[in-house]
Amino acid sequence: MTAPSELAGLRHLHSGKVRDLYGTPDGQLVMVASDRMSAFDFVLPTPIPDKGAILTQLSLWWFERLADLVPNHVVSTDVPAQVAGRALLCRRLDMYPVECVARGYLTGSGLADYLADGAVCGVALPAGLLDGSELPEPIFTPASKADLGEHDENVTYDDVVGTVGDRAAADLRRLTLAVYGRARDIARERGVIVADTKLEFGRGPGGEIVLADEVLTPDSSRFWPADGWQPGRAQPSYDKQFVRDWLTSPASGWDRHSGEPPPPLPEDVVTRTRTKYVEAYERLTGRTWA
Ligand code: Q0Q
Repeated sequence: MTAPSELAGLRHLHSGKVRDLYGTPDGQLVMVASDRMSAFDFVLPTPIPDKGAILTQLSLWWFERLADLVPNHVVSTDVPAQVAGRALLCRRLDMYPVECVARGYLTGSGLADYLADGAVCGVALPAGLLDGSELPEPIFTPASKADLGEHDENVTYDDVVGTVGDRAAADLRRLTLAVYGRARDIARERGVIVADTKLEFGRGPGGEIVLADEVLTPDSSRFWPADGWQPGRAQPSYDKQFVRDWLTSPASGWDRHSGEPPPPLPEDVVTRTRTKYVEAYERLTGRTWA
């Protein structure tokens, strides 16, 4: 796997937990997805073979299906051979400093906020909702962009207005909910619940809002198998469950609350996790992963 610091004449700009961003000499960007996987806020020491390529191709598939709703930043797949298949050439945008999250189901930080206040990001919800409950309708629950290693902080719509202005805030909310609604419907037909998703948008040179980053991957969204959905408990994650179960089992010898990094994953957990990524790609796209 190419080290984040070097890539075929490109300038390394940023490394996230599982992705790396490079600048091209003509001012565009190459967004590279690694085979790294994160769990419990740690980057695991064991890569998942083909994860970067599978999630990149899934993202591309979603961009194509969303193009009538919103333009996107993808220029092409013309990237250095070292990262072919798991990287995208993108146009550089003026990014909005907002994590645009849509939730159709209640869990994670949304559930925590709801249990504390009966609301998420200032959006009041009905009483009696449980972990995994479907919301009466999808809601826009923005978050501030946290530094690497920190958790994003849920903010209100008015906070977004204060950050980007009335018109852009309204457009970001509208587009986030439109993208989520389209994805939720497409995925549900294929037996997959998209419980929530995090989108990023930027502004193009003409001021137009452009969908950026990755879209609707298991790294940016919570995917649940529809046939296992049961409100009132933590839902099985489509892609991370095998890893979470092993890491929290006595077999790993790891204590997730110790602050110690997780141990390497056993081969069978890696293999089964890779299979889940392939399965998610094939179920959603209807294509066979070569
Ligand atoms: C941009 N990121 C995220 C990131 C590490 C992605 C800056 N089209 C763009 C994009 C995009 N996408 C960005 N900036 C300007 N124009 C995206 C956080 C970080 C790897 C991949 N950071």
